[in-house]
Amino acid sequence: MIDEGGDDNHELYETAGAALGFGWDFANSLLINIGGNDIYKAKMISMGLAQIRSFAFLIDIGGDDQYRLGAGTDGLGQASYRPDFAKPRKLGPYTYYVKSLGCLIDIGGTDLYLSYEDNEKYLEESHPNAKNNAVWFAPAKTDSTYGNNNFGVGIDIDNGYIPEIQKWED
Ligand SMILES: [Ca+2]
Ligand SMILES: [Ca+2]
Ligand SMILES: [Ca+2]
Repeated sequence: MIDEGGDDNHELYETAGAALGFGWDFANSLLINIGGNDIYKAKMISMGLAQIRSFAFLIDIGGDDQYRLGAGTDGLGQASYRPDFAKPRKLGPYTYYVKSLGCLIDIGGTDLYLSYEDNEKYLEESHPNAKNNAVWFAPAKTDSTYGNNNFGVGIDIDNGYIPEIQKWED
């Protein structure tokens, strides 16, 4: 999905997960949003999240954006770990031999990354990994599950460019 302008509201409803740059089972997934002050919201597993070996990207260039993800769920520049990435399953070894990357890149703007709970009342707080002007890895480099050809990374940076996107411009 490529969106080239405007203030966009990417809010998921109902089960509200598995989207906005979400990969699963050897898929490549891209959400690229250029310009505008954008809002992203999901209850679970979304936004630059790779699961079960896949490549997932959420790339937002420009604007002051808000990212809201349900508390205690993976996402926002993450690659969910599974033990079969470290040790091949005897009857299904494929996931051991391949790679996965979950990536969130936000270039420019002052951005808000929040975790929320929406039970009896709505509560939100700063997301534990994702932050404005920060780089994070999920799993973290210090985590025992880090590596295994499975990487999640978030980059929120003031300026820069992505050569692969520039190639598409006139
Ligand atoms: Ca936009
Ligand atoms: Ca934006
Ligand atoms: Ca930023």
